[in-house]
Amino acid sequence: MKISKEVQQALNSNRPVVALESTIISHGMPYPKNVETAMLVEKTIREHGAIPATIGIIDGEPIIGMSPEEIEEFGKRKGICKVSRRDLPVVFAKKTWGATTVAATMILANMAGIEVFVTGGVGGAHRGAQNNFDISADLEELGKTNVTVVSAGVKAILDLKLTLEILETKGVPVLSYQSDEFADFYTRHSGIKMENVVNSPKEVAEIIHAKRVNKLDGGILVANPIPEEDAMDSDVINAAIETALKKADEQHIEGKEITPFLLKTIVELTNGDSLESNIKLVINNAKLGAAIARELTQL
Ligand code: PSU
Ligand code: MN
Repeated sequence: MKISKEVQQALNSNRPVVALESTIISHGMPYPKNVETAMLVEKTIREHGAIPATIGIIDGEPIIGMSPEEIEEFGKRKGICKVSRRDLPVVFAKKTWGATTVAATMILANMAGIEVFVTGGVGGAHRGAQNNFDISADLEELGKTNVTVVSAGVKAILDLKLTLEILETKGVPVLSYQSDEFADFYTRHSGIKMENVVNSPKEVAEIIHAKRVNKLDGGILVANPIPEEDAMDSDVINAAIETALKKADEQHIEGKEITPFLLKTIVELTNGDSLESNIKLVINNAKLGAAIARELTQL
């Protein structure tokens, strides 16, 4: 893998580094907002005292710490494959480009020695997963790979309760940040009460540290609710989600296409409002992730 000089130097001298994924760039947002957001997230992480490492695969080689030119390319190039764990060996062998999901980014971050990773929302169990088994590989990865993922909870397009049950089975600590209610991405209120509430980046770092010293393998999910002023109106977003799910069903969208399809359709149905919320929540996560990474270097 190719680790940028800046990221390698930071890791060597125990300075805070935060990993970032590239599926959100290539498949999660339209161009050019995707590139603007990726750059703004990197800037926010720097302003909060950590080094960003955007991760993706170029010509079969994992890149840990993309250049601005590479981020631009991931934002506009057509046909970049959405790469999860199962796709990694194929992309490596075929020497193609790959935009890494949460699962694949966790794997590469872990290989590079990066413990904190910021994204918008992790994948989870889709509605109807009891029957169709559409459960994101992100959950499996959280069960085994030693990376902490900061996310605005789990997207309301999914089945949140089922997702939390699976995370429990896989032994993943889910830490709800400054809220006793699970964040559902576009709003702060899913109605699901959380047991493990954390109130500071230091508290999160101490839990990561306790997990590490006790050799309890696996990831941690930090659910960071979207700030109230950036949240969507519940009725508006729920109606958009219902319509988007119906469209997906009618058009027989399945498998790895479903998440990008739903995100795109919801942006259209809300006249871009959901995209603005999505951008705001990623920035909010970047601030928290940088602070957690900073605290972790103190332990
Ligand atoms: N959440 C977002 N935008 C995204 C994703 C999640 O707000 O682009 C991406 C992440 O890369 C996540 C993936 O890992 O969707 C999950 O896809 P699937 O459900 O197919 O595993
Ligand atoms: Mn899936």
